[in-house]
Amino acid sequence: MHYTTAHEDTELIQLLTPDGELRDHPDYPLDISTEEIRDLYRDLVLVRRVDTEAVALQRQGELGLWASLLGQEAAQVGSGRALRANDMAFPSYREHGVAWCRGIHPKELLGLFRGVTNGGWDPYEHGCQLYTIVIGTQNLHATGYAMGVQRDGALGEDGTAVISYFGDGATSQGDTNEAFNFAAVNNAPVVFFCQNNQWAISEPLERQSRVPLYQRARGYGFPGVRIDGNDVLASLAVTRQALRSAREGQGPTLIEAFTYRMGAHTTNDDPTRYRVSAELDEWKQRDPILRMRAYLSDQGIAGDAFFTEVDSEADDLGERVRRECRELPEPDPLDIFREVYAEPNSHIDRQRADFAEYLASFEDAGANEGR
Ligand SMILES: Cc1ncc(C[n+]2csc(CCOP(=O)(O)OP(=O)(O)O)c2C)c(N)n1
Ligand SMILES: [Mg+2]
Repeated sequence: MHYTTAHEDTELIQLLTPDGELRDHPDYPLDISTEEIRDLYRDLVLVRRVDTEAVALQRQGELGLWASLLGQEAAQVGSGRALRANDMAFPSYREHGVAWCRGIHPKELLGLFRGVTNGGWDPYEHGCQLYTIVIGTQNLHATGYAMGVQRDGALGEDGTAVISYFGDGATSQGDTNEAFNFAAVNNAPVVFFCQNNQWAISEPLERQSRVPLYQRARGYGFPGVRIDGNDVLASLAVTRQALRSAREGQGPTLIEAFTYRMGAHTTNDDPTRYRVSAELDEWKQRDPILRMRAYLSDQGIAGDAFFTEVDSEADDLGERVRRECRELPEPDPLDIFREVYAEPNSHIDRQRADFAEYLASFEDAGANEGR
């Protein structure tokens, strides 16, 4: 008996090889301009820079925590750019690339990880809900939202599709499996986008499933596909098609983006405790940015001037991210009580008053010490 066969790359959809060669796929024609290809490269580089800066800011004590997306840029940017303005995304906590594509400014993400905001952004303004830490729960939210879209009669060619982002570990959660079934029996317009980054903190993929994750969909009665998650073009083309199918009333699709979490689970984690460095070295060969760069240069779509321009844009962005993080305003400690219920609530009012009194006790103590 052996466990590895279930996760071999038997049906991996790949349009761009790790060496940067473009391969046609009969089911997923790539309908994209050279300008859009350059923009995807730019997105990948800028998103990685935001991530690198955020890790550094955490190390400098400016953030409480950060969950790095290193290695997962292509899965996120490809699928994020497949979304239209009136689609709705339900992210987990590592979806900085998706947030980027939805026009959410990096400082909104930093505010969350700095602990100065309880939420972040207006989900309706961006077509992107707030980050979810509770593993798998957003799959239920997304399914419910998608059923709402059906009931609003908002399907059709120009209608709304919903996408939910989650990890390999989340596939073991009850919420995810309930969402799959609910979405299937209701034919809900939702795309389940699983970033299989091979790890759920220190638990390897083999601890989550005896079958490849994308094959799970079949048991619920909807299609599942596995893409090369480090291939931004495959992510774009396959997600576009799945969203179209959802919009046009053909129900859910599961996309398993086969990728790798190149960094730690979060800045609190040390992956050298549970995985070997050879694994990381192997995945470095499949880096999502390097293959796009190779493709762009080999095809003469972009040259040194373009790469230098993107790098300097990334430097400017890095500088802005560092500055804006430090400038984020401190919240009033009592704000948290204002954001529990939409309507006034006597219990919350009492707790707020108690907490205000508690805070004031420090001021009194400070006064007594002559500060
Ligand atoms: C319901 C629930 N159980 C446990 C946790 C603790 N937890 C945080 S991240 C994580 C692993 C998730 O792994 P995966 O779904 O693969 O996502 P990844 O972090 O790899 O992106 C766990 C178990 C949680 N946040 N929520
Ligand atoms: Mg994972």
